[in-house]
Amino acid sequence: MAMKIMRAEQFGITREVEYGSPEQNEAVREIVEAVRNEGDAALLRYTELHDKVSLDAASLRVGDAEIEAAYDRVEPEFVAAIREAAANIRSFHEKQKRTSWMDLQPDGSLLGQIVRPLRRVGVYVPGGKAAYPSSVLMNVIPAQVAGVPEIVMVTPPATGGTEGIDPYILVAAAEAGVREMYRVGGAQAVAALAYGTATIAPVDKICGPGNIYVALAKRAVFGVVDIDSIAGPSEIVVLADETADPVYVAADLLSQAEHDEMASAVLVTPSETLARAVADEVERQLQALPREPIARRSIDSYGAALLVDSLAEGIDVVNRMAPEHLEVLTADPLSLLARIENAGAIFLGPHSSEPVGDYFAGPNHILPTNGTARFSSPVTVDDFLKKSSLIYYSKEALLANGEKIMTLARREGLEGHARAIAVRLEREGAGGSGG
Ligand code: HSO
Ligand code: ZN
Repeated sequence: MAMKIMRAEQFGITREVEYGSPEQNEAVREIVEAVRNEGDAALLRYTELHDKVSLDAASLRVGDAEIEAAYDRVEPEFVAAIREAAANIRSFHEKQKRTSWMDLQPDGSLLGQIVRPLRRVGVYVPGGKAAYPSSVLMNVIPAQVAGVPEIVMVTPPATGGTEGIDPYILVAAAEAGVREMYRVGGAQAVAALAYGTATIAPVDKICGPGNIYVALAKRAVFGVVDIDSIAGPSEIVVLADETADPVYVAADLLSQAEHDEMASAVLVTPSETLARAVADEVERQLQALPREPIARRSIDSYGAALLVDSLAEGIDVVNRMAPEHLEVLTADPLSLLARIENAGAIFLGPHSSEPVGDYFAGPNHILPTNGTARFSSPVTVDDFLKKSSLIYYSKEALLANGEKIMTLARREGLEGHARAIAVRLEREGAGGSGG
C-alpha cells in the first residue's frame, strides 16, 4: 500500500486522546494510593512486580559513581554533540525569561507582578526505546533557565534493557545539570513525586512523557502537583509547492512516521506532480529504513498527500489541522508566515528539516499535539515559573477609591468586605483623626 493521494476535503482528521481502559485506571488508582499510604515500601514492591528488579530504599538513588561511569560507556562524539545541543537549547530559552515588575502609580501606590521559579520539579524519563536523551534536555533546561533550584529525574531501573539505566540518559541528565536521579518508573514513580516518600521528596510539578500508566498517574495527581500536557503521537505536515524536492519532503515525513505507528505525516500541496513524486519517494525510502515496520504502519494509517487548489487553501488546511510540526517548503516560505496561525513549531525552507528542531537548533521539541496548537504552546520557561500579584496601596489611593470598592462589595452582599474599607475611611478619611 502506497501513501494515499486525495483532495484535502476528503481527508478526515480523526485523532483520539487516550483515557485508558477502566482496568488501567483502576490499577493506577491502586498504585497511587498505595504509594501515598506506604511510601518507599510500596515503591519497591511495584518496582519488583512491574520492572522485575528488587531494590532496597538505599539503592533507589543513582550514585555519583554510576553517573561518572556512564561517561565511559558512551561515545565522545555523543557527549560533544549533546553539550552543543544543550548550549543552543539553553540560549534559546534564556530569551524567554521574564522578570518581575512593579509600577508606581501617580497616587503613590505600587502594583506589580512577582515572578518566581517553582521550587522542585520532577522529570519522568520513560524506559525502553522511547528513552530519548534529547527529551531529557528539553524538559530539564527550561526548568533550569527558569531558576528551579531542585530538578529530580526518575526513570525505570531497566531504562537501558537489562543493563540498568541507559548511560545516554544519565549523561544527558548530567550534562543538563541534574544531580538527583532515582531508578523508579511507572505510576509508582509519579505517585512518589507527587506525595513524597522517605527517600524521594515531593515536587511541585511533574513533566516528561511516559506510557499509558504514567499518563494516567499524572492525571490522577494533577491538582496535588502541576503536570505538563499529556503528549499524543508525533505529527508533521509539510506544505510544499512544485519547487520542493520530493526526496527532502519524503525524508522529513518519514522522520516523524518512524516515531510511532500512530504518528501522522501529511503533505499538503497544490502540485499533483509533487504529490506523486513524494508518494513514490516515500515508498523507496521506506524500503531502506531500519524502523520501516513502524513508519509504514504510520504512513498507511495516518499518512497522506492532500491536494489543494492553491497555497492559500493549503494554509487553511494547515490551520485547521493545527499540526505539531509544520514545514513550509515553497518558493518563498517567509511570505506565508503571517497567515500561519496554528502550528506547534514552524520550519521554513529546505534546510530546516524537522530533526534540526528535534535535536539541535534550540527551540523546545515538546510541542502541542492532537490539534491543541489551536490554543497551546511549546514547553517554555514559563511552564516552570509562577507569579504572585503585588498590591501596595497608598493612603491617597484608598481614600480616593474606597467608596467605589464598598459599592461593589455591597452589591455582592458582602458587608464584611465593605466594612474592612469603611473602618479605614472612618479613621483616616477627611475629618478622621488619622492625618
Ligand atoms: N519529534 C519528537 C521529539 C523527538 N524526536 C525526540 C527525536 N527525539 C516529538 O516532537
Ligand atoms: Zn522526532
